[in-house]
Amino acid sequence: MKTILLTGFEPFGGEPLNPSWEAVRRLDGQHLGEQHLIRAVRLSCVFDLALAELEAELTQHQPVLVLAVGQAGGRCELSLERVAINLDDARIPDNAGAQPIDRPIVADGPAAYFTTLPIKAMVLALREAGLPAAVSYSAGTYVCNHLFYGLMHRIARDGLRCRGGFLHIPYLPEQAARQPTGAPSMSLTQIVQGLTIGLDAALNHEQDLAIGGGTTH
Ligand code: PCA
Repeated sequence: MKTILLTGFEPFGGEPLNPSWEAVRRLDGQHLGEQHLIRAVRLSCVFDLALAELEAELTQHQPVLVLAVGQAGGRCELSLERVAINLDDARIPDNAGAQPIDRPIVADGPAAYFTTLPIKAMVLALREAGLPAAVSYSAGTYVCNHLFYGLMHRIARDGLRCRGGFLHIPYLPEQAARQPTGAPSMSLTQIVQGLTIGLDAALNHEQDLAIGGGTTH
């Protein structure tokens, strides 16, 4: 059995829950086809902890695919991230009170890494299933980008036989309902369905599709 690792985050920024953990934990222990078993883990929303927690999972379970998931309040679709940049620049403190500004994640590391997941094929599959999805060209500069960069760095540095990527998801409806000026949202059922569809597409595409996915702004 090959392991697929899904990670979600603990709540942050005053929210009582994080939809990323709520979604991935529902797939923990499930099989995908006959060869893959999903393992879901919850990571701390702490710059100095999240990567170490992820690394322990990589070492212990040697997944063939890692999809890290995080909340991106304000986004209206499932966002498959294309690029992780070597920069921490926190708008708010993390859950340990740290707020790194203009700090490289890996000293002397490359400026950026691209995902190795077939994100255009994943976006296409999601849209065909009626779920709003798009390629995103910025994972931000907070803990999610930090984790995504660290994941891709570890895979590249150690030559792991593992594909990696990051998915940002919208608020759940109950979170959006608390926003004073409103915000887009997606139901937990749809997010979980989207995870399964996206992972299926990733397993079915060794190479990504050469289709348009870029933005003009
Ligand atoms: N979202 C934050 C960190 C944890 C999460 O779920 C981010 O986008 O950086």
